Amino acid sequence: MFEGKTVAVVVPCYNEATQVEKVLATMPGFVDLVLVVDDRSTDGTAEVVRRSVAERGGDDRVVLIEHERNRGVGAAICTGYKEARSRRIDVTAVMAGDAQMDPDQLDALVAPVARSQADYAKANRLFYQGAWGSIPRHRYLGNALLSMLTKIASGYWHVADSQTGYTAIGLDALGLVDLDAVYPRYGYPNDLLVRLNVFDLRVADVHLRPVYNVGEQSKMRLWRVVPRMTWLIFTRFLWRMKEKYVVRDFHPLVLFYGAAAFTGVMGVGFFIRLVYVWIATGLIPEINALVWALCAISSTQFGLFAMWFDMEVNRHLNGGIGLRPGRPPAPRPSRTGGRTPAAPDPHEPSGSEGDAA
Ligand SMILES: Nc1nc2c(ncn2[C@@H]2O[C@H](COP(=O)(O)OP(=O)(O)O)[C@@H](O)[C@H]2O)c(=O)[nH]1
Ligand SMILES: [Mg+2]
Repeated sequence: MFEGKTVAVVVPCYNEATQVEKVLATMPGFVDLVLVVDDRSTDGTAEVVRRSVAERGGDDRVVLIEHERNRGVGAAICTGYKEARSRRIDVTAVMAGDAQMDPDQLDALVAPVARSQADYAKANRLFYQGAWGSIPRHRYLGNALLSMLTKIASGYWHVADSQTGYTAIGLDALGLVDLDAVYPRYGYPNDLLVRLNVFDLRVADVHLRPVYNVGEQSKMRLWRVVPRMTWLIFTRFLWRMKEKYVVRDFHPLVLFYGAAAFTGVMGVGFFIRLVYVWIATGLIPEINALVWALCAISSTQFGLFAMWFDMEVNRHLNGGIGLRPGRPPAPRPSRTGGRTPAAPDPHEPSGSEGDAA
């Protein structure tokens, strides 16, 4: 229990026979239930889990769920979520089976949800001091790109590191999201954020230390995953616009996004024509150039205004940035630009990573 709230941890595993034992052995004492979901591993992960539990005298916190076929990490997490929901667990966290999630930092994620400051808390490794040096460069850049796109798609503009799997969610949120519809593979955190936003749920972005080189081997093939996720994020963005600003409520920002897309496509058309005429005749068609410039400027303006509106609509869903246990939500800068000094945090090295952004 954490401050009187029950806590479960879902551990999705696919071929983690060498790693999963470490995850189970270092599980914090306040965790009431560990839901290991084996996704049809071929390296005996499930046997390792059973043996590890037996060796520790039958840890009755651990429940092993086995998928009959490989369904993907997102689907495995949703299997765990459903089990936690049916047992009415207050806070359900996710820790990967490859030991990349530091158990000593779990309380930082559970706290905002247990204290009802947020409905969902997720780690943000990108802003942690020294992250640029400790996260493999290509992973950092790929993550930063997807995080930027996910801000636009999800409406959680204060959230970065959209690709982290280290999260905690509250029971109410689990009751709202359609767990059967969540994207089943690596894009699930992006999809989940979009779904949470449609229900106006608050998200905390907790700055945590990244963990690499603990014997894990990523199964992610970036060149395959990034294009697929970019497409997923785009389609989820369209779904959120429809669901949040047309079906459930109306906001003119959808018209702004629509106008940005329309003038953007027109601009591309006029630009292609301009280049074609220029090459064919050696002359730049002046009216064509003018219309192209008008389309480009309009598209940019419409797009930026739409984002600004979206930011304002979702501002109240910020469940905290850089929260640590024992520390109240970071103060917001006042309208005059002044800041209330935050209490010093014994968990954090001195630096700016714990500040409100
Ligand atoms: N259940 C399940 N888990 C998976 C699958 N693929 C990866 N995982 C788990 O998801 C977690 C993160 O995967 P990983 O490949 O390490 O991703 P990375 O840490 O972002 O590079 C690990 O615990 C994996 O065991 C899958 O197909 N099914
Ligand atoms: Mg990993």
